[in-house]
Amino acid sequence: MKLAAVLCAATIMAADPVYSEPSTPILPSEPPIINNDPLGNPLALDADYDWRTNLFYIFYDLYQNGTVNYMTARRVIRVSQNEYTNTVVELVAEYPLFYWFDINGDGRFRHEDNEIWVDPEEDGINGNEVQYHLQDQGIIPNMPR
Ligand SMILES: [Ca+2]
Ligand SMILES: [Ca+2]
Repeated sequence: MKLAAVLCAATIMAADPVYSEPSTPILPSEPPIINNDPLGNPLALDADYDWRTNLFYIFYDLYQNGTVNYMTARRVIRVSQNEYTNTVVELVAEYPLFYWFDINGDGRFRHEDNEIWVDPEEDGINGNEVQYHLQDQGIIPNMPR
């Protein structure tokens, strides 16, 4: 599937944060999206749209060791079809609804390990994100992999 997305320029940050292995389980900031391209940041390995959840996922390798250890998912606001009838994501929410962070480095994102967060306000990482557990109401993040 061809991927294209227009992401809000407001998500672009001026400085590149420095990432390191965390000593405490905290949710790091999403790497800045460069030039409205979900794959514009070298830490972004892949991106995908899942029509079942209507979420747009970006997969990151924060430590640049070749594995996905951080993910975000944004609500998709508008899609279209191109001349080849491929779905093209045109507009997504400014900030993610879900975050995944592989705290224990086992290559998996598990709610049992407190590695999934939901940000109901969709206002970026500012402290009001909460751990997401399967018993929570609402949509369940469904990773397209
Ligand atoms: Ca894990
Ligand atoms: Ca927030």
